Amino acid sequence: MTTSTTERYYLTTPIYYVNARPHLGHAYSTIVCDAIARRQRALGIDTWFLTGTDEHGQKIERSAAQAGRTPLEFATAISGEFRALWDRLGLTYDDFIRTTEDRHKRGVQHLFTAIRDRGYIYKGSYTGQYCVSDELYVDGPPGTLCPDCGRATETVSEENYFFKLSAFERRLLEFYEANPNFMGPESTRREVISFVRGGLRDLSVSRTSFSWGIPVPGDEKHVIYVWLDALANYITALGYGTDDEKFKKFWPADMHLVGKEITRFHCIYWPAFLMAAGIPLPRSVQANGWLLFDQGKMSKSRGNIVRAETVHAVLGSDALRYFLLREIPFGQDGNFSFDALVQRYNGDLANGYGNLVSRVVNMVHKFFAGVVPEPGPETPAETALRQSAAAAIAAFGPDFDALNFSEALKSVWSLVAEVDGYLTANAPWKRPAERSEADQTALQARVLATAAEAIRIITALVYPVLPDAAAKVWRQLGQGEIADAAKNAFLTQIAWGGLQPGTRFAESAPLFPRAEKDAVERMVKIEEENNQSVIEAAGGPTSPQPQSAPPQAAEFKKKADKKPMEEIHPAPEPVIAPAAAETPAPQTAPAPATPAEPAPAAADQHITIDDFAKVELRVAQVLVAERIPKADKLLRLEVDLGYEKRQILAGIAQYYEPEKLIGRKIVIVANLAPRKMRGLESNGMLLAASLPPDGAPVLAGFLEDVPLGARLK
Ligand code: ME8
Repeated sequence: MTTSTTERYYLTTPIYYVNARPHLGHAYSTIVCDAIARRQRALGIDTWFLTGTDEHGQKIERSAAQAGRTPLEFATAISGEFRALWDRLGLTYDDFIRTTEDRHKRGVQHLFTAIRDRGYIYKGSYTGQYCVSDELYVDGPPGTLCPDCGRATETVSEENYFFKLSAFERRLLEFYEANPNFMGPESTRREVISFVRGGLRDLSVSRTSFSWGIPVPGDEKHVIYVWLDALANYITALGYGTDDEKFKKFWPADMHLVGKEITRFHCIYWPAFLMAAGIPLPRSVQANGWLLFDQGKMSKSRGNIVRAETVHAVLGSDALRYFLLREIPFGQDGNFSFDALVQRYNGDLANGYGNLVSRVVNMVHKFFAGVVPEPGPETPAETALRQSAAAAIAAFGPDFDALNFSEALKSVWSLVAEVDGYLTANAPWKRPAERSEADQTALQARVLATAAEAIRIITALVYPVLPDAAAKVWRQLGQGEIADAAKNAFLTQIAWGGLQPGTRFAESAPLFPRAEKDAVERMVKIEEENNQSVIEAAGGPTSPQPQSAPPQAAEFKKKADKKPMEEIHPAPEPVIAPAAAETPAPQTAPAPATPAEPAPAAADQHITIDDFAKVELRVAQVLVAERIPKADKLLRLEVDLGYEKRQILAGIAQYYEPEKLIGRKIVIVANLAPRKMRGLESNGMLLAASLPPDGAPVLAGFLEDVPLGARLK
């Protein structure tokens, strides 16, 4: 599927919404694309890898307003975070498109005009339900809940432009039939086909009730529907409608890689828009499954995210790449847990590949002064290893190109195990008394040259998945820069016998230092510090649900009562301020007075007024306060903000009788990302002073009467 029919290859990730900061789920899709792009380039294929951010729509407009920013400022901040993270992880995207860029706007207007000129867009009026979170029109009367996220839809009544989606029902089905590899995995294909067979209704493709979008050409009070805007990125980034040299070269795309919840948009709307505009269709849309953590799909709205930065900081980017590609069969949902990550890391990388490389490189230094010896005649053991290497080379490409990354890596790791076994069996470091010195040198030469050659092949194969480690090993094997080799299409020539006797090895350097017992705790702690609430800080070590043990991924339970296409839609990401939710909570409680409880480091750092403005502090009144069974430190509160009611969990049970809190006006951080504790969602955080010596909390309050929902500035 990833094998191009031409000598160029164009692949894309979804463009990510800028209302939520990047997490491992986003990193997963982007890392998969990066691995594919690296392999394609190393096969000598002219590759273009696009990613970017989706910045228009009502959802973003509202998030920005809530954060007190303009939509563009808001989008720029989050988009910058995505890009910076991809750079930190060393992802080799060729272009990063933002839908607020001029090239995109012009391209989208060009596309809209092309479709309208060909008679597939008409003006009509629409009164119906719209889910702002999913940017989705929903059938049903007022009060209908969004079938995808379960939130209340809004009634919109507008004069709109409509796209004649209904005209494409048959053509789409014919297209799917004629192109069985167009979409995958098979479950996606079945769902999409059955959805289209169920009948397609015309689609509203403009809105007038908000303005954060691309104006309809010639009728500027309309903005173009956000999914038409977003999907078009795949062609506007190539210059469609502006300067189409790249468009001519790289379109149609070889693969759009997307999460399984957005296949409807990519497999139905997008091909229909393109057919309507007379543009060739992409060759394939492939859906990755969901990364699950703790309670289900990793997503901001569930408060169960892990950030790629955390894994990167403790184990490095290669470890994360390897885990995601090896552990999760592509297309299926997969659990992420710190335990499983560390186990894979230690088992396969530190003790497996890393240890093998260091043993062999060190022995070549020790016994042959770092110069690859002449191996001499092959014995059956070398023949077997050579054949296994050839089998691994033969298996890896087709598996990888069919997106069976896990299988591809498995076959390489059985070669790693075989080389390990070969070394142990021949023990070149040991000399039995009866073996002459000459025989010993011959054995060492044969075994080490053979093992080193096997390592060279393993390293070439895993380069797309472990680019940093492969670069180091390539240097150690005296092969120079692997990036240069990749530019010279080295994967087309990978075959046994490439390591020349006489090659000088570089010094051995550690690849994957063994992760110690505390690696899991360190990662959990980094994540915790990110989500730390002031009230938890006040509770100190007695804070609710201390996570000294890693949170374990729970099985994702599909909702049996949902129809297939609905089942594949995610809960929407919540509205958050650009930088508030994932930075440590501001130390709004006064710093402790005694040195017995040192102020957290963050309290020493200055923040700007803009940083402070990101934190939405509001007055709320406690309506309900109760203890939580088996959680002696936690209270469950229901609070009224005037404009909405919320549940908040607070670690104050040892200090406040719940009944005494009812009716009390308190201050909460209203825009904190939701978080689950003891299976309950906490939507915000109380503010309290933290008193020494044990951090007893004293809730913040007012002497004057203050209206509910009033903001503290
Ligand atoms: O849907 N597991 O943007 P988005 C696996 N802007 N992949 C995940 C994931 C998880 N838990 N969470 C996120 C949008 N992803 C639109 C797309 S494209 C023209 C417009 C990945 O920010 C996965 O690829 O909600 C998913 O489709 C994408 O992030 C959703 O990103």
